Amino acid sequence: MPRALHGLPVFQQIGKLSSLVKYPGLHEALMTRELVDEVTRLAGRAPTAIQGAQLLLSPPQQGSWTLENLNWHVDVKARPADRLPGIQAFFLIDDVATHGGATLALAGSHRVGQRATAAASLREALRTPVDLERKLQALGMTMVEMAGRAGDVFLMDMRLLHTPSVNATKHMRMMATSRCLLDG
Ligand SMILES: O=C(O)CCC(=O)C(=O)O
Repeated sequence: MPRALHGLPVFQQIGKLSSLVKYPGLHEALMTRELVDEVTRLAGRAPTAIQGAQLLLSPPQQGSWTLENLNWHVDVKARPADRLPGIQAFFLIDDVATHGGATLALAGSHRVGQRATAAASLREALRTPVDLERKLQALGMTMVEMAGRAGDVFLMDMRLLHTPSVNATKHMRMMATSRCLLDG
């Protein structure tokens, strides 16, 4: 692991490593015209802003893979909650194996906002993630690990909870992301 990352908490390693690497032309190479057309088709309207692509790099062997102490979050608030605020693209620059540090997303979590009991159950399940898959299933959600092959792209409704995960493999995790925002 590079010296600059020693001693940093697992998820800060991702931010630090990603900031150390510059790749001119990354955005143009990834956010193609075809992809913007696909986002427009899925959203039913064209994005009003597309943020520049950012690298998401994780060093190898960050520790044992776990669902504990992850950083589940959403990047934007949806107002109103039933209106899609944007679509985020996650690009696999290299193959990413299971437990190789891929972003995790909770499919279905965008529906929980309006249901207070379900939201409380979800918070509790994520805080103590024993038997998490089953608890999520009961709430009508599934966890998607964005592992796959180089060239794969995941398109995520930006209302979904998502988190970085631990890279437990011997390979660097090389992904990138870009957010397509949809105002109004
Ligand atoms: O490092 C990751 O995979 C998490 C990325 C993330 O949370 C984001 O781009 O909003």
